[in-house]
Amino acid sequence: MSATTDTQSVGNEDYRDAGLQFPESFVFGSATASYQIEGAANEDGRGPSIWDTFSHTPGRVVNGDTGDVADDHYHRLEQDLDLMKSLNLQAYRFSIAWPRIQPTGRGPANQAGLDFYSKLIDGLIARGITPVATLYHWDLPQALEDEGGWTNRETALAFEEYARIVGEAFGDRIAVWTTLNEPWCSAYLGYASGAHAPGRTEPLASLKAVHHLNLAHGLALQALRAVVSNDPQFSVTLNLHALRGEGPTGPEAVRRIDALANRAFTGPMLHGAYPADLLEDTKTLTDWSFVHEGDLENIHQKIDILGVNYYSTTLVRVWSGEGERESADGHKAVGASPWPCADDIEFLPQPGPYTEMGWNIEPSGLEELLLAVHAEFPDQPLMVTENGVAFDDVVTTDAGGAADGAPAVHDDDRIDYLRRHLTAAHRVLEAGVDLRGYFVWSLMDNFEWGYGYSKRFGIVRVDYDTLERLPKDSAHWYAELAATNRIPA
Ligand code: IFM
Repeated sequence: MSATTDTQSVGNEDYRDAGLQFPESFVFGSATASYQIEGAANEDGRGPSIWDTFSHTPGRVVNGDTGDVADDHYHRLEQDLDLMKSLNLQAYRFSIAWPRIQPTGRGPANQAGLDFYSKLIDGLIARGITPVATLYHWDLPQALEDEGGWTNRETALAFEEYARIVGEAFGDRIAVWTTLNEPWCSAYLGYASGAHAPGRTEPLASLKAVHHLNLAHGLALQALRAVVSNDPQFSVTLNLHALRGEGPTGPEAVRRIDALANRAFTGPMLHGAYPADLLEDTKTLTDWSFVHEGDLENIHQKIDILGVNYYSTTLVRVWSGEGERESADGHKAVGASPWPCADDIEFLPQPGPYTEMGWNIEPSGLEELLLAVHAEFPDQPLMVTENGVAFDDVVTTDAGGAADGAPAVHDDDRIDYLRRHLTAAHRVLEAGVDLRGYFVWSLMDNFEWGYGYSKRFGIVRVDYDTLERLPKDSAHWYAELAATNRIPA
């Protein structure tokens, strides 16, 4: 597929509409992930994950931060559920920590782990909030990584067993199941650039990981479908890249990166085949013989919703070979490239404004991306499963707070970001795309992977000394949106 359009075709107006009404059936929620918020890393039988190992390795995470405590969500579950209710969230997208369910990635379920998620799911339902569960948001049991992790086909088979266990446990209550979150990150940041756990820098390993993640997705879908007893929807979430090309070599560079970033996943999942040009582009590294007979049939399963995560655009061209090669692809700079067989592709800096992550703010990119996905898969319902922004929030105690002198975060910049991206989402709906919902990333500030706690994406602030939660102005704004399905003033 191509997630690419001519930038001129959509334009780049300011996207700052208020009062736009979304259909009643459109779902507004927020998203988090287990390792980023739960803490309680060594409690109730949870086994170590690759992120425990990685974050405890000196030099891997900014400030040496770890997810040991994170937002302490594990112990503050009821309070956080009440917080979600107070923000009128219609749905909550969370992830299940595989090592809480199977501490070594295999074998019988850990009852305490099941109990925690059961309480979470029941608490959501009791508050009228729809549970949207992701099976894998990057916290692979360390024991499986010790056997090769996602480079090992056995990990996909273990994932199928894990899916069956959680499907049997929660398959009467989950409304939307998502197999994987952003397998691009798991494969390429985990095994090629080393910016994410397990921190390996082996280009070939990253392509094996791509395939085994795809296989895990397909096997897990089949396992879930076989055991659930309600009538849920099944999905996967991809961080599809909204690619733009620069100059005469732009189209070729876009094609190359589109193959690695996007079509390496949508190809097998939605078309039942790896793209021919991807195989050709990577042939110096592999003949893809790790794709076994029957794998593509297993991967190519119907999904009810394709989740799309969007934050910014990516600008590329083929490097002329002269001067310094630009590599501003928005990912934490560590020694290696996340892009196998693409050393000749340049990732160019883009015009601002920028977020605290250094990512460019470009709502038209969301519109372009969703339109492009729809053009390629016109019958596929879509959902924005993540969109949001890190800014350097400031806590004030001015008269603008809930009460005079009460602490507040006046994050107008975040409200502006959300408004602009919601305007883009609304335009996509008006263009006839079957877009089902929008999940803001994130409910609360949390462990931002290699950046530790230095980047704040939450609509709720977390004070990391006291672990107190403080809804930012954007949370109040979002609560009004979720109550009315209308973009507030
Ligand atoms: O925090 C992450 C999340 O875990 C996956 N998607 C992108 C977010 C912001 O970087």
